[in-house]
Amino acid sequence: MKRILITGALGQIGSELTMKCREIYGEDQVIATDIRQPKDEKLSNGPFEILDVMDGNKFLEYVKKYRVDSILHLAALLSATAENHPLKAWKLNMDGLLNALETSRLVKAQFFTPSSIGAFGPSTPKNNTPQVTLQRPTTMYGINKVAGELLSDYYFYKYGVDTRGLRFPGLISYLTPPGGGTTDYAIEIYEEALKNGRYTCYLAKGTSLDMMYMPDALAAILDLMEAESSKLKHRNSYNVTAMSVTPGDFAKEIQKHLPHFVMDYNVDPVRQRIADSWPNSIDAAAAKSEWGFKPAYDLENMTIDMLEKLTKQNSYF
Ligand code: AKB
Repeated sequence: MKRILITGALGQIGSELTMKCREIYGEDQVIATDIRQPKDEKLSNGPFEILDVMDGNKFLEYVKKYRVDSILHLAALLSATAENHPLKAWKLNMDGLLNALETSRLVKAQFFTPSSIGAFGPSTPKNNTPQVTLQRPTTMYGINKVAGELLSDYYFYKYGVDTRGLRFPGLISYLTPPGGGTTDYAIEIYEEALKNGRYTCYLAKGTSLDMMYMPDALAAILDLMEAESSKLKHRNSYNVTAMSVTPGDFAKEIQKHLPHFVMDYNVDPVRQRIADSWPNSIDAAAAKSEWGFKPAYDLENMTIDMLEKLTKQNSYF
């Protein structure tokens, strides 16, 4: 990757990925795009363009203008929002993806888009879910993700586009909130624990889901994009995870640092149904063996870092 264009650059992954890429590849080499203007100065150290990913002509225009060789396509609706607005999700998630893939094909750019644990469904094996397995998701988001994996494979086999992807679990970060995901509780817990000493969780106490800390997610994207093409057998998309945890596990871990933290539960049926349709834990063996995926954070050291960083950032005390 030399000249990178990122869509959805103001989102949870996009904002941190833009900063990381600018650190590594140079500030002028990373073109951040989103449908709205940034509210603060966060991404003002490099090029920024307003881009609605549904506008294929504009997409191509910017990619040509900046002579982009790699497209990191992140703009999408997350699972809970997609479930509440399925037609809007289909349009944005699929038309946006097609425009991104078509643009990559036309300029021969390398391509990345995230898939998700949401690409699995209730009939998928629940524990240690294999890389290649039954994928019959029952959510609009999941259907978008499976279609996205297949389309990315199609562009690779038919047109030779260097497409790559990761099936992300819930991503935990302290800088930019996600919004509209089923796993968002895993970030809210930390913020509310520090702010108010209590949190009401919308998922049931024993709901196991895969999670990963943002620094590991960013490293995974960059390692995958820099991996030698011939080593990649699965491409779209690799299972990646760092921990399988329940809301109860998060509460216990936080209580080690904030003993008065209280967690209660008020289950949201929409998000609980989505979470129940996803695996408890996925197997990242293919990512480990094909391009060396190796997360550094588990629940323990991530919790220490999250509490430290959020405290510094917000001065709760
Ligand atoms: C969501 O909850 O929608 C995302 C995901 C797991 O894909 N965080």
